[in-house]
Amino acid sequence: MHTLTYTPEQGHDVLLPLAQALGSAQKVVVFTGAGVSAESGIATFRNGANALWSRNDAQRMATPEAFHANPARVWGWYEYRRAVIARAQPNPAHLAIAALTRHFPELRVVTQNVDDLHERAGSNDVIHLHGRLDQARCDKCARAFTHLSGIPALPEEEVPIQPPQCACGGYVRPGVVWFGESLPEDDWDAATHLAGHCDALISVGTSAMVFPAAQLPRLAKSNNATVIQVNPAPTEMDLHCDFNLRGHAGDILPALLAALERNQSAS
Ligand code: BJW
Ligand code: ZN
Repeated sequence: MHTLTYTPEQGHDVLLPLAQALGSAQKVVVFTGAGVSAESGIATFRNGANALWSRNDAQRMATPEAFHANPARVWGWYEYRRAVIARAQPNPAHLAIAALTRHFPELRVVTQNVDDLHERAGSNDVIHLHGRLDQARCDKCARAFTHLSGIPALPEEEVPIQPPQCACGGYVRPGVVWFGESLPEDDWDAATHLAGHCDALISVGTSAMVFPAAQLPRLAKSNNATVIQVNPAPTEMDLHCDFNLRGHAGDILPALLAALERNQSAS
């Protein structure tokens, strides 16, 4: 395992060995977590003064039991987060990931994130393992609910909001995967196939501790793919990756793109 602490002052040349190792890869998976959106101003979940769950107990918000016990409290919190995301913009990491398809036409993005910043940066066919905040549905009959178009008003973080009701009488719930719920089956099947058959997997901004999603880098490694991690902090993936790039995604992904371009023009 090769660990490198990256700062922009170093310049992208320090990433040339990685660009060379990736040079012959065809099937590439970029696996992302909340850290890829941190530089867009969207809070991560764990570890940090501003992390969502330093402020809110997960069990109080991110379970079906919490929603059934108090739908307005949970819906209000997710409406607040949906409004924050609608105001955010993709950052240089999202843009660089979208641009990586110039080098790897078969690249696919598999994200745990419930925001749409990869799509807004230009990535296509993104797999959302934990759903999307803008795809709410009825809790009872699963009928899709369409939010009003445009940027929603920004409510206070902790103010309860009564969820809309479906024609069947059920409450509308956020279109995300809560603890104890299964991941969308087709998306999970597609993600395991991609991770199990890729040449390289780049894990960006995830603590890699929520399962089953966290199996994906481990699956890629067990199939001899090159596994690269981008994260400013240590994670449980450190031992399993070939290249461990410590730093911010918004610095490292553009530098990796530049190193790949440099490597290509030199060959
Ligand atoms: C930067 C950065 C920068 C900062 N640049 N990086 C085995 C053992 C024990 C429990 C389980 C187990 N297997 C399954 C479970 C249960 C559970 C689970 O995994 N629990 C763990 C906590 C142990 N899993 C489930 O329940 C899953 N379902 C399931 O297993 O179904 C089968 C089943 C059915 C019935 C009973 C039991 C099992 C579902 C998991 C759903 C997760 N949902 C959430 C919430 C979504 C809704 C919402 O948004 O509110 O998804 S949880 C939350 O964590 C969210 C995320 O997608 C997910 C992953 O978090 P992520 O993205 O890694 O964020 P962080 O905050 O953890 O990390 C951010 C990282 O970024 C950090 O490392 C920073 O350093 C870094 N960073 N700035 C780069 N600028
Ligand atoms: Zn319904």
